[in-house]
Amino acid sequence: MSAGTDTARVSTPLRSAQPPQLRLLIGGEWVAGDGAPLASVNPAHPEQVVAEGTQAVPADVDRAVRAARAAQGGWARTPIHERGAVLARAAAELEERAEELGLELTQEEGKTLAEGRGEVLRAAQVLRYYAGEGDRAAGEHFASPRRGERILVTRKPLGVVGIVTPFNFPIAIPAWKIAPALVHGNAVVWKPASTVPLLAMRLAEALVEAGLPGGVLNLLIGPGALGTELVRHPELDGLSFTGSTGVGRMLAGEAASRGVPFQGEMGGKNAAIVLADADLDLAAEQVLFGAFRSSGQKCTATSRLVVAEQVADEFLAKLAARLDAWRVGDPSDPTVHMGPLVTADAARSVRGAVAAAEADGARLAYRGQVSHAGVSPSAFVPATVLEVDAESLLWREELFGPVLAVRRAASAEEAFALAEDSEFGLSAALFTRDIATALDAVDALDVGILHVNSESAGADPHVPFGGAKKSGYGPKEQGGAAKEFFTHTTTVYLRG
Ligand code: UN1
Repeated sequence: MSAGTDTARVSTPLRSAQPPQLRLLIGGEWVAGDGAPLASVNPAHPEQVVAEGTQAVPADVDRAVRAARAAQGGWARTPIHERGAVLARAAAELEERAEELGLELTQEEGKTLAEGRGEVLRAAQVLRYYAGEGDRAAGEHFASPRRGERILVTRKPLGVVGIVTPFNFPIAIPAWKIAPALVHGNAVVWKPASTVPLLAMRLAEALVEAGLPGGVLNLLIGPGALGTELVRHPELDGLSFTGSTGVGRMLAGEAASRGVPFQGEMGGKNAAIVLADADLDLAAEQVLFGAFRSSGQKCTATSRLVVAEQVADEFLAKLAARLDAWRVGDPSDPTVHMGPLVTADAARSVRGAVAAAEADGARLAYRGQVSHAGVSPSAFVPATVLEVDAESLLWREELFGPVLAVRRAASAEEAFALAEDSEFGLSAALFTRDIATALDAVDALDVGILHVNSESAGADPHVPFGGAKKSGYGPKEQGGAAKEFFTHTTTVYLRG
């Protein structure tokens, strides 16, 4: 691996103020956990503690679920427009604090400032979308085959739901689970990834400030074992999870054994398909964004590239030229395009997988530089592009890093078949100028999200988000789809 030429280390001074203290939120009270100490650190400057506190212990899961149960009935009886108004006030608070929280997000997770600020605003946008839920259809109305009768399908909250969220979108993913859960009248027990507790606390604070009654949202900061404890709790009525396939399948099994619904948004191994007729400059820009923004740490990231044989060399050269101008370094520097991975351990495992793949025959097409000025290098991985074969683990397994595995295809049909060569089916991106080929792809690609001439990542709050095949489990997220998970129906046969 190229370590880059700029090896000067300028250590960032610790901020003079004490780092924010982490607190759990249980039954409307902000409390210190009884568990082990926890510090979230800046992956670009590991000596900088971003927040610190103590973690929850398993007994807190029971306290939080009971507090949620006690609060849920009253919350469900609150008119949906009032529930929505709380979300709207929290959205305004996030918008007002977007700069400050965006910087905290950058410091805690490692994505760039623009991405951090953008993610806080996105969380606000999601809260605003669900704030308007009271103005949308609340159910369905059917005709009856019998005289004097109508049939209504009404919706009710599940009750107390668990939310388990990953590190990579520390505020947007929680917002798009918690907002529909709350607006539909559920109470929530939330366990965020322990690498990003500060942003979790910031979202919970915004909701509390906005007037959410005590117990309706409970926040447990702590280890992954709390998620297992949560799904096993006899009073839990459902669990929504985003994270790794392995953990998701384990939690899904636990939920199934208890007979409670589970919503899982799991792995992706998303392909960008660049066909011979594509606008290659547009495709190179979008593949760059899809593969390398957020250091490739998105379940929707482009981690596979299928490129038409006739244009493959030209396309890879265009991608390399863009990568040469792609600055990798301190994510709080506004001129930087890509920061570190979330932890040094994550970076080590990505570097190890790349080295193993190269030893196994993967051919390096591009490896970028990391500007080490002012940062600790341990969590950084340069942008890397490798040509691989079908057996390569880089082709098959989700890596969650800035690594793109490439294969060449002789025709559009072969390109679609290569893209389909995965147990995952979250998203795909197709680059073509031909509408007929684009329409063929809609049928040929078994994915939850298909982008035509745009990058594989991204989601809008008003449309379904989630994967096909083994990428997803249960109802989709966002938009009207979220209601499928966070409510259940009562069919009312209504005769006068
Ligand atoms: C996006 O592509 O902007 O964990 C969102 C993830 C996805 C969210 C992706 N659940 O990366």
